[in-house]
Amino acid sequence: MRTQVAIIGAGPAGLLLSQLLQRDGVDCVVLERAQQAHVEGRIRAGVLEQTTVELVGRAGADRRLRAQGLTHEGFNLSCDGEVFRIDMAALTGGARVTVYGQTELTVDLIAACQRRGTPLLFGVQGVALHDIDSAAPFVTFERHAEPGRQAAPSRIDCDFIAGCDGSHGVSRASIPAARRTVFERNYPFGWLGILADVPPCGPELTYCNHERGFALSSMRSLTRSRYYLQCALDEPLQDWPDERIWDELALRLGPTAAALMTRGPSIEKRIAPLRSFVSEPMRHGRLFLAGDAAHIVPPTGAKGLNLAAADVGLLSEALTDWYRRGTAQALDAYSGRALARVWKAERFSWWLTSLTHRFPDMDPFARRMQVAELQYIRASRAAQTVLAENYVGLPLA
Ligand code: RFL
Ligand code: PHB
Repeated sequence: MRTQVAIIGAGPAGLLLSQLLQRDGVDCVVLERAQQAHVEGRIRAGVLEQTTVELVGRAGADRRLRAQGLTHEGFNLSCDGEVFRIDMAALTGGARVTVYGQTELTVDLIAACQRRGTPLLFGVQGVALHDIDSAAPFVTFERHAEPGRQAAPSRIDCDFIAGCDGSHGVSRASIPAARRTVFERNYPFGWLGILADVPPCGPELTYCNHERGFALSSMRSLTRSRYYLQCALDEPLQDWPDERIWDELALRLGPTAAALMTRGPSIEKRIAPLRSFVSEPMRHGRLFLAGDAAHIVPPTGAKGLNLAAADVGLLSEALTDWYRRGTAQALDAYSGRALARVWKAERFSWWLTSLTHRFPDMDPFARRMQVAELQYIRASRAAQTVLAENYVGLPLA
């Protein structure tokens, strides 16, 4: 098989890239290790920047997003139960975010692939990248035509490979260690997330700094809530029956939110670690990394999926330039341009995590610093503007 761009990974980065390329007449094939049901069932992000929404529109996959996404003009910060609002729209000249689940976005992008006839192969095993620093790279893999049948070895020859296979993928690992630099911070806690078919406890998200640890109230729709609690990384999930989670949320979110909180059975419950990670550069020869394959942020700033979208927005333009105009200038600039934005989002996500979480080594002084900073933000329009302009998404450099 031959294609112009082989895309590894059918997460938001790979799927969106495929549709942006197809719209511009560039051929691609998407290879995904997991089965379709697994990819469509993953519950992760929920907040989309305006730029992300526009890219999904350009990819022709925004019909449901426009109809069902919830537009939010603000969010709340809470410190020990005292809540104040950040009016994003007023502070940024009208910018908003859209609350729409990554799960739904993935379903929409897969449907767009199918409508356009984009080759999208699920359940491929043993993906390996070859000759990535030559002008004729290729990808090998194995595929079960039907479950239970013997795997058939396959090969795709291509001009470029887009590594969109997330933090545990094969793409980044295919770059020689001596040619890349890793920057990393692991946080000494995780997020316990639950999803429940109950109305959210308020119309907007609330990020809470509480003596007992961070909490976040979010949503997927007006009838589906998403909540997170800071917890220890090694806590067994069995120690968190639903009732304990609701009780803890009520404590951390404070009495006003607790009074409006509807409890119900969780339909998903999971503990996720928090990590900051960047691997530089985002290119090696004909391999271009995008999304979580190149960088991870802690979820506090809601930036992971948005960074993935921004990367593939840049990459699709650069690849289209190559095919339409025969120029490599944008491809050569890709890694530098993407990283400039990535590092700003890394900084913001790290800062908001540091401001809102309880760290194991935190002494009373450090805690007072957090409280003082939150009180400063509450009283200062300038500080709120800094927060708001980062939250809605910085413009491309
Ligand atoms: P993904 O989504 O991990 O997709 C990578 C895909 O590659 C496949 N794959 C392979 N395929 C073939 N061969 C291999 N060897 C392969 N290895 C892996 C995988 O099966 C998978 O399908 O990466 P991508 O596309 O870069 O997208 C990144 C986002 O998923 C991620 O950044 C966000 O979910 C992060 N995130 C959030 N981002 C936001 O912008 N806003 C949010 O509100 C937000 N909330 C969150 C989050 C992430 C969370 N967790 C669980 C980490 C909340 C949470 C709790
Ligand atoms: C979510 O709804 O899953 C969500 C929202 C905001 C975040 C992280 C996750 O910062």
